[in-house]
Amino acid sequence: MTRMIIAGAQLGPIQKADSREAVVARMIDLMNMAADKGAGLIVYPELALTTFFPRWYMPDWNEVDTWFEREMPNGATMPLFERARELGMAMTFGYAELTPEGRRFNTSILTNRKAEIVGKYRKVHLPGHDEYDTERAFQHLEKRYFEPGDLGFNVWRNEGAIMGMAICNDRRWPETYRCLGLQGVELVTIGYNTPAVNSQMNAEGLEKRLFHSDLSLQSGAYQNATYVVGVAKAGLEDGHPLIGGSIIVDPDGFVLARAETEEDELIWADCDFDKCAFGKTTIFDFARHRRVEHYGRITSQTGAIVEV
Ligand code: CDV
Repeated sequence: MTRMIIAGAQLGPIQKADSREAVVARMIDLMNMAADKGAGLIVYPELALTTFFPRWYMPDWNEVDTWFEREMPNGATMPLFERARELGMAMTFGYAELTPEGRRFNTSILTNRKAEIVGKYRKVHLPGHDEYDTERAFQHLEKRYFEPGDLGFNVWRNEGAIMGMAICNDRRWPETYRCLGLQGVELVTIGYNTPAVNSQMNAEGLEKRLFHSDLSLQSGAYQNATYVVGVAKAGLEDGHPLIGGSIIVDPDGFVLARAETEEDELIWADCDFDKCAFGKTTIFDFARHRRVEHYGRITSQTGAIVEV
């Protein structure tokens, strides 16, 4: 039997002027709270170390690179790794990765209880645009600052459970969960930075954005019989509101824990990974029920083609 208390460490806003050291101190405070709850794994948001910089158009690539990490751990994040090792707590968090070859990715890493990095994921579904867009209320320049991830969707057996990662917009795509589900995933961790307003449709606000976040996370969990933890960076960041709504979802799709604020806030739940087995061996027994001969379009075609 494998069970573990999983903690979601929602972060409140991080302003442009906030240092990585200050953010890491907040992350350690949440980690200490998670230790008090007996957590074995703590999940932090996408781009956890800085403000959500893709909202800013930067023509100067030297400035862009100030938001990226060249190695992990590094000087600023080492205290987080050291505290995790002292507490014997696994963790996952997101950051902007600049590789030695000069490639830029929106990345998350997974560690074991010894604070050793056991897994890395680079965001596949990059939303937004790559040039300044005068039509939008604010910018979302992920396609400018990052390449699509090149590592695919992988799982790792970590501390007794089969774990996979995704990042923010990935949570809206069923392909994300299914690629992980086909590898027997039992826990999917997903950090996010989701604006509380749609930059292309002002009328779409907080209520609908939270609903779509829940809907995506809960359906991904149910349809693949896996726990899913979605963790936000929330609140008014550099004048731009981000949704909160961090949740831990069980393999039936039910929400076990939910953040109530838009601040630094810890949620946690006791996750029994054996509970994934029922769905995986009955209604979502993929080997028995999937009909791959009818799924060809999913990998051979991107956009919809209307032929009628
Ligand atoms: N960081 C993100 O990927 N944000 C997107 C927004 C732009 C819709 C999201 O899916 O939440």
